[in-house]
This record gives sequence, structure tokens and C-alpha cells, in this order.
Amino acid sequence: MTGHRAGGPCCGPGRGGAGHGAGGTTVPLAPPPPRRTPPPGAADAERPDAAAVALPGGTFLMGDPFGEGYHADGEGPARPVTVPPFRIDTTAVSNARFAAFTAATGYRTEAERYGSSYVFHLLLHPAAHRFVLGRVAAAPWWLAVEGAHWAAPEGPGSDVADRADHPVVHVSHGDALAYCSWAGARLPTEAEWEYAARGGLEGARYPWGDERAPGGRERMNVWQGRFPDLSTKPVGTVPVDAHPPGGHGLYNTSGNVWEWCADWFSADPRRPVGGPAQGAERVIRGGSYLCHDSYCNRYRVAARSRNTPDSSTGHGGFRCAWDAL
Ligand SMILES: [Cu+2]
Repeated sequence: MTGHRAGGPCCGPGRGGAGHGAGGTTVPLAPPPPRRTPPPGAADAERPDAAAVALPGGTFLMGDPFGEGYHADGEGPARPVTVPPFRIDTTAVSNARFAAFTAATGYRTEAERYGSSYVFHLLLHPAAHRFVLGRVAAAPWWLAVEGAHWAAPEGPGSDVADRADHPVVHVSHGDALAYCSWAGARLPTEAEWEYAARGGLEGARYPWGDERAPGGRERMNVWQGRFPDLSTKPVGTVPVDAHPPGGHGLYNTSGNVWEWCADWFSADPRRPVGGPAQGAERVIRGGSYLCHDSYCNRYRVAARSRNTPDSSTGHGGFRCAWDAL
């Protein structure tokens, strides 16, 4: 697409990159927390899969039939892919759900163990300026901030007290796996994620059809205005169930936060369903509140990107999946 920069730098910095100001020390991962068994008779609302929907699976057209993606992202070609029956969260995991997990297990996220994470420049908490470690050279709107993590998403001084129903952010792929393990869940495969997000609409550009804003109404939380400095609406996350859901009941599969998938990333059009057996980066899907047409059109339902598994950002979260009952 003309005007789009290859690589789409709004989509997020990763650890180990040249721009990371916090050093590249590797922190040993803690063993996964014990799997949670819901107590017998537990109220349905307390079950970790309370917000999940069971989907029949089947064959669908995966990938971008419009040729609108970045070549390097490997969205195409559009091809038939079959997914088994499975269950998936209708929403991204919220701060409330993640807080229940850390309270029950004492789990510390990779951002907490590394001591920093990436915060979008306009979101930095006023008290956190002295904690800025650096900017990402290729994407200077990303600040490496000491002490930024899921419960202090804009750096020291910020909290999530009034955002219990917003998606948890600053979670790495490993953090997402740890949560899933505790919840008796797993991450969705990329194919499951796209099948669920498409909601039965064959070959559409968005989960609701081909038109971005039907009737002039925005259907997703993406950047509006001039990226990255001028926004015509509040910048940041919205509740996990904001905006109408897609045909399979999933909310915010376009915009709000990027979501980790299980697959290793490959842009090879011949890659197997489920991704290659190994890799350096994991697939992320859905785009975020920073995605904008001028830099990144990755809020389309076929769009994909990637990040290193230990990376975390203020616009990255996840949702859980389960095998069919
Ligand atoms: Cu983007």
C-alpha cells in the first residue's frame, strides 16, 4: 500500500532490539504456576473460562484476499484452512482477571523481572519522566520506562484501579502462557484466532464486513488523528467488551490491544498451519489503539505481526483458548 511504511513501526518494540534502553540481560523464567482447578460448585462467573464461547471449527478462508497487507508480514495468499472445534475467550484477558491470577500465584511478569517495559510517549504518567530509560530509535514514540508493568502501565505513579475491565497490557508471551496454564487454558493458534475473529464472514476485510466505519460509526479502538502526536480521541485501551462483537461473539479483535497467539512467526506463504516448529518471534494479531492508516493498516482481520516472546508493551495483551469439551 502506498504511504505505508514497510514494517509498520507503530506495532511495537521488542526486547533485544537496538532501541531498548534497559539492557538485554536474560532473566531466568520462573516455573509455570500450578494449574488452577475450579472448586466444585464454583460460581460460573468465577470460572476462568466464564467468558469463553464454544465454536464448531471447520474450513475457512484464512489470509488477505485484497492484497492490502505488508509483504513482509506474510498475510497471503488467502487459502482454505481447517480448525478443530475449540473454545476461546470472547474478550481479551482483563486487568481484573490478571490481578486474580497474580494474587493467587504471586506470579511476577517479565516486565517486572526485567525492570522495564515500553510505554507510548503520550501516555507516560507525569510522575514517571525520571524513569524514562530511552526511546526506540526507529519508533521514537515508544519509551522504555523503568518500573512500567501491567499494574503500572504508564510507569511509576500510574495504576489500573479504574481500568479493571480494560485488557491487561505489558504481558509477554511467557506471561500469557503462565496465565493460561493457571486457567487450564492455552493460547489460540493463529488459525483459531482468525477463524474466531472473522465470525463466519468469508473473506471480509473486517470482522463486520468490508467497510471500515459502516454508517460513519467507528467499530474499533484505533488511532484517529495524526499519528503519533495528535489524537482526536483519548489514547489508550478501552474496556474489553467495548464496541459490538463479531459473528462468533468476540470483542475487539480489531484494535485495542495486540493479542499473542501460540504460533512461531514465519512470513513464508508455504508455512504449515500452526506455524513453523521453531522461531525467534511469536505471532501477534488484531492491531492496537496505535494502529493508523498512515503507518500501519494492521487492524484488518487478516493482518498479523510479531514480537520476541519476552517482549512487553503498553498495547499488547492476549486472550485464552481451550480444546473443545
Ligand atoms: Cu499497528
